[in-house]
Amino acid sequence: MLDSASNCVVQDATVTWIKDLWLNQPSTEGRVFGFLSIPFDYCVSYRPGTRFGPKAILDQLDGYSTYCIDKRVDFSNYLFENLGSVDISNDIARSHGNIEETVLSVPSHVTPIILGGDHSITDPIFRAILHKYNHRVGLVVFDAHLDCREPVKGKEHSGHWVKTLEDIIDYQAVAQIGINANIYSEQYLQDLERKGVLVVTPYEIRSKGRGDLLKKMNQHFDGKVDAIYFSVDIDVFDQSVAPGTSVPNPSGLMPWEVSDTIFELAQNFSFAGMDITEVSPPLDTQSMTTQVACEIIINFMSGVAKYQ
Ligand SMILES: [Mn+2]
Repeated sequence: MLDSASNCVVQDATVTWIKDLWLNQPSTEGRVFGFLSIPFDYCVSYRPGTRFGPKAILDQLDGYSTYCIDKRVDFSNYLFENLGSVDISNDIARSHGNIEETVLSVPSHVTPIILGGDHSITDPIFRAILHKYNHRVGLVVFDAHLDCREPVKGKEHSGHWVKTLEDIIDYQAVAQIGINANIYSEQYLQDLERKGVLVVTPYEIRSKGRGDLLKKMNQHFDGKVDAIYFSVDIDVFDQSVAPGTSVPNPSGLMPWEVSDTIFELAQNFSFAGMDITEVSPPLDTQSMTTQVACEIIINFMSGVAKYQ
């Protein structure tokens, strides 16, 4: 990962490349972005391949500068630490246990940026995050799917993690943004909204604008949480920009609708970390999907660097 100089198309002494910022040993202090890889796709519900997501995203990220010119923010004062890969196998319960344990072990000065993997990983990740923040942490999910089906023993998949968290989560501190996949009944939506989840569809964002979305999100979390954790399923994006995923989305969000929203939320909320799931390089075209994932990560880091 570190020696892929070919990622950089120009030599330029004024530019700090992300590839040059990786620490050689674990940090004990400072402001750190910690990248954790979870190459787990044994719970994929349709087409596998997301096990190759973390490496593709890290390789792509190496070729970017630390100056987010879109938001006019430099994040080179942060350290970059590769936290390595979680030990996973086809033993789903054991793998999920390892994920939870690993996330729990991330030191508090490190902001975790977690690379999947299928979306089932967010169950163990968020259990660990809730514990670390003493339950004062909200969850913002960008996803085309509600992922709230009833789990069936022995048939685990990535479409029920929002449901399986019910023993531990406060749904009033959850927002699910970009939901539009036509594979649910009204009952699922009503059930989540009755429990207090803020659900906003792409159509509602297109009709009422992103300002309205931001207002709703700020109101939803105001006073309830000390921090927000983001879980981004890449299938929230339109298939024209993110084709490389198990279930492509013909009417999804555009990258800026998500990246600008994350960046702006950093003004009001501290960020507990993020994950990005369902990037499947074998199904991708021209690294388009991987680049969208990097764009989201860069905007997340810019928000943290500017406001926190
Ligand atoms: Mn999804």
